Amino acid sequence: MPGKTLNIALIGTKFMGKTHSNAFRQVDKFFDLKKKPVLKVLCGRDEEGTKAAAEKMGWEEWSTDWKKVVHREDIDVVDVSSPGHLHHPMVIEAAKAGKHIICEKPLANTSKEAADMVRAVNKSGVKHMCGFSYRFAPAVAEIKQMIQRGELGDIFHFRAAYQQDWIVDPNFPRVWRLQKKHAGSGALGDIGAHIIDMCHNLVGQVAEVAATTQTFIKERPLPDDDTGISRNKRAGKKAKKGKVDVDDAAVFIGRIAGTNTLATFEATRFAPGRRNHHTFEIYGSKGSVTWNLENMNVFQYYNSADPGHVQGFRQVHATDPGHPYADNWWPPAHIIGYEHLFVHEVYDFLSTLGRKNVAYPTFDDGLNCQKVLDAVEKAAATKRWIDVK
Ligand code: SOE
Repeated sequence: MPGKTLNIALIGTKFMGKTHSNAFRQVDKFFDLKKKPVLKVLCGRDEEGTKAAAEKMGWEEWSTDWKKVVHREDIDVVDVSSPGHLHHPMVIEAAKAGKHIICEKPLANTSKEAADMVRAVNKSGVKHMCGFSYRFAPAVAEIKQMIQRGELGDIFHFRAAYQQDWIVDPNFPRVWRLQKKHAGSGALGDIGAHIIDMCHNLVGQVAEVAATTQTFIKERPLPDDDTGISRNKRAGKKAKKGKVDVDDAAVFIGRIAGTNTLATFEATRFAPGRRNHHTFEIYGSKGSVTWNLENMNVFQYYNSADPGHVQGFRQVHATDPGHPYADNWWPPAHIIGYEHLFVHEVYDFLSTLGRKNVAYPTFDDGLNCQKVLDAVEKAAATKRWIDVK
């Protein structure tokens, strides 16, 4: 990687394609990087859409042939932001070509695929990151440091929910996220993956699970175009219907390896009024914290050592210069938003290139999450506790 720039190839033009394009475009304007990312090639499925997206989002070139692009000599980093079933072939090819790789979550559709991807990046010795973007909220990164410093003591409970409502309408079409062959699972893999990773990130690896899942709407109209949620198109009532073969909701409990911590999780797309309600609560022997994505710049902190007359949850604004990532943005309490998480993500990743250190979450973290997803499905199907292997 000689020179002062890093050439990026991004595969995906829709929701994640946009967030990642924005991140690569912004990162060096706010963070110091030895090498500036160049938005070299954007890859998508259709010519017209990919060309339009590339022009709009500032990519130098566009292509509908991702395989050719990942093998281009001038590409340093490949970002896989395509639907889940394409992660595996794209990552394997990019690793073979010796490119550093960022891949969206969940890493793959099965643990087997994810393990294969981990092997491929290890074999080629490239850097890898799995896009669990919520780790990069300053409040979340601060909570992690508090836990590492022992400020919450021994953790009794990790309790997380990720609730959405975008498919409550039975006429919402059967887009790719609602098909097993494309998405692997439903709410479980899409948003349950985030809260599992959050648990791994903050309190430790889920070692065993008991679970149940539910598909509330079993058939949906077939869409003309199944590109995901970005367009939110509704098919007509008379449209032909197709089977939904993934979960709409998953509820599970777990134990954390090597600790006494109990974890509870809820992932659902059937919580009317909850558009993107991602929350967690952590209760420890010295105090507690809670966080909610919808108010992501702050977190609530209860310190058991506070004198009784002022005891209670306090609100901490994670926007002070001392908070992770915060100093690179605005003065205290001049808040940041969803898109900034991806800027932090690509900053952490790009700053490790050419150096020995590792940017988390890695593909190994992606695999660990995948193993829990597989165990949850098995636990729900067998109605038994399942060890995460
Ligand atoms: C859709 O459910 C979705 O966009 C997920 O795919 C993302 O990972 C999550 O961050 C928001 O919701």
